[in-house]
Amino acid sequence: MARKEIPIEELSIDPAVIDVLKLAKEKEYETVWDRLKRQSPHCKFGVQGVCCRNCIMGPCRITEKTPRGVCGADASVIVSRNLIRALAAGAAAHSDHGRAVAVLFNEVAHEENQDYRITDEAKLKAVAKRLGVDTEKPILEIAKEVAAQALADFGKQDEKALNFLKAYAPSKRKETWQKLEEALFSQTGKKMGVLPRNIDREVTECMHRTTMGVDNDAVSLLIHGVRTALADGWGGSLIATELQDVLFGTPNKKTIRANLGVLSKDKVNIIVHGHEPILSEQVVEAAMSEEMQQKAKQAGAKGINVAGICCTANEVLMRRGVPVAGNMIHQELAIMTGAVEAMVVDVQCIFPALGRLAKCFHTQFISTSDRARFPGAVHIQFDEKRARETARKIVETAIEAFPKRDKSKVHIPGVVAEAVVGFSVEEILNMLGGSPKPLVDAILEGKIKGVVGIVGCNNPKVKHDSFHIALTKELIKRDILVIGTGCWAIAAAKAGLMQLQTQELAGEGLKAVCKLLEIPPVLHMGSCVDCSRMLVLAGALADYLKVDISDLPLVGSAPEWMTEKAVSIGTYFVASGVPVHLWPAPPIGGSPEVGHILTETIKDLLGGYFFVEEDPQKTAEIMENIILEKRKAF
Ligand code: SF4
Ligand code: MSK
Repeated sequence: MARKEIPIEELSIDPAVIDVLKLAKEKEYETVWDRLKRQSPHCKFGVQGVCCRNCIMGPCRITEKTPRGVCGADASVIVSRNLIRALAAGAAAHSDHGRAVAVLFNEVAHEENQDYRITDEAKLKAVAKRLGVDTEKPILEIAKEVAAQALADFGKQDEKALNFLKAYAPSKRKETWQKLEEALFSQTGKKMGVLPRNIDREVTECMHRTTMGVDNDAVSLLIHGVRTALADGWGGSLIATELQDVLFGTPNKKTIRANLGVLSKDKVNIIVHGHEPILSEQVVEAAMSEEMQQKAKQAGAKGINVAGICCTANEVLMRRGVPVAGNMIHQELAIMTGAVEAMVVDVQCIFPALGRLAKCFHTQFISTSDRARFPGAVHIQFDEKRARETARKIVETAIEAFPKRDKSKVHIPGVVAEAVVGFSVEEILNMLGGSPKPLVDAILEGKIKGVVGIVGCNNPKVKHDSFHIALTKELIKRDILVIGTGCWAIAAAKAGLMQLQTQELAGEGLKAVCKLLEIPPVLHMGSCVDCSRMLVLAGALADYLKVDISDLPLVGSAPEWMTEKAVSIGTYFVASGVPVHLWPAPPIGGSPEVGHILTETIKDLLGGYFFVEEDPQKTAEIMENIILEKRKAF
């Protein structure tokens, strides 16, 4: 049955979105919701994960009447293969981002790039110390050794675990992974590695194992999925976060503005969208320069306004306080305001639909990465070695578009909220006086019952931001601290949940702690790769208490997820010992065996597990029960 017409008010809880959607309807601009409607109903084989097209004897679809593909693969093998292929794609996305940062950092260490520098020497020394690098040396010598270890994690060929995982994962968790490898071998007689050896290798091996006629054992496939996800969380994503902090500064507490109302009616608006701060840092820098501000004035504007969308937004708001125009679903709506001179994109979560839409306006849709091309985009190749020059060219292109703005088309919703952001692990520890003890004490005393980390996306199948916000409010009411990243964090910022006044929505215990620390009960920890910050925080608490992460009252959630990256994130949290909630349901319904492994069997192996729930209220109840159960053994 086709998806029925849903009233505009039912598509989002964000008034700015509703406002622009009404305009879209009137002007017949196409949106993500229109395309979802046309794509519905979705293919049930795809939804259940039982369609395989891994070789050309197929595609094969599993039903009761056809329980095996042409090669003989059954539903469990096909579902597992599809799942870990998605996971590998997600891990690859985060890790390719991490590689770009590691390569740039190596160039800076070797003085081969004059456009970037080491901004945060204290963070560099902290990273070096973890990696066992002598920190008494000159800064660039330390940087060279850190860079060598980071790059080795992408290319070393030995069987040892990743350098960054060994340096950052808490002791008990490393023992858990080691013991699991031994137990799997003794119970099955099959060697199944859990500890990742090399980020690229684990992704490649996922692809190899899932080709026709290689790994045809659901457990073995899923365990390799765990290994690949760990290579992302404690490898690629962590390297991205840590080295970005060294290059651009470790985030600290600051107040920012969020939602489409941050766009200016009389300035040149540049939106940076995607994921990598390497480019956006330079665009912000160039836009702030006196020369570019003057050029904008000569073009008739009052100046230049840079705002972000998606995780590029999270990167520049955490470090520089740049305002955020919205989360993933805002990308088309921002252009529809008619006030965006340039939509500058790098990689990931960028709709290919933007090219066609931008042509209805004066907006320059500028792609910048040789890995990410889009129909209808102007391509300005970003070259790290000529970063300032490229950033200036991008800003100039935006300025040149300003006089072409059609004022009659400008429609900026006056919706904006303030948010307190910038909660890196360093900033959290700093506020706690340098040690996790006050947080641990608050948890032990029950003022804070536990912590939930919420991540991820928007998905038009879910009323935009509704699950994010309802779940967050429900949790803080129950004295559960909420931390998170990605488009959830932008949703929370837009909804005003990151203001200090939100303390009043929290339970008495959490409220008292937040008042003492002058923080909201909902903490923005950054972008998608910054999910690694949550792992590091969990690791710090576990090591402080000399327990495993799975002993802590922590739960994760991806309540409006859509990307393959979320499959990897969810899996590395589960593999690190954290129960993880998902909505929408992942495409595994075609195999009860795989469902059972991921929701039950895995509990005994890793401590973490997945659960699926559609209702935010019930999700909060389940999470509280998990937390209360964990607290009993605490
Ligand atoms: Fe069909 Fe097997 Fe080929 Fe998949 S790998 S398409 S199940 S024959
Ligand atoms: S941007 S991965 S929609 S969080 Fe990281 Fe948002 Fe999800 Fe993209």
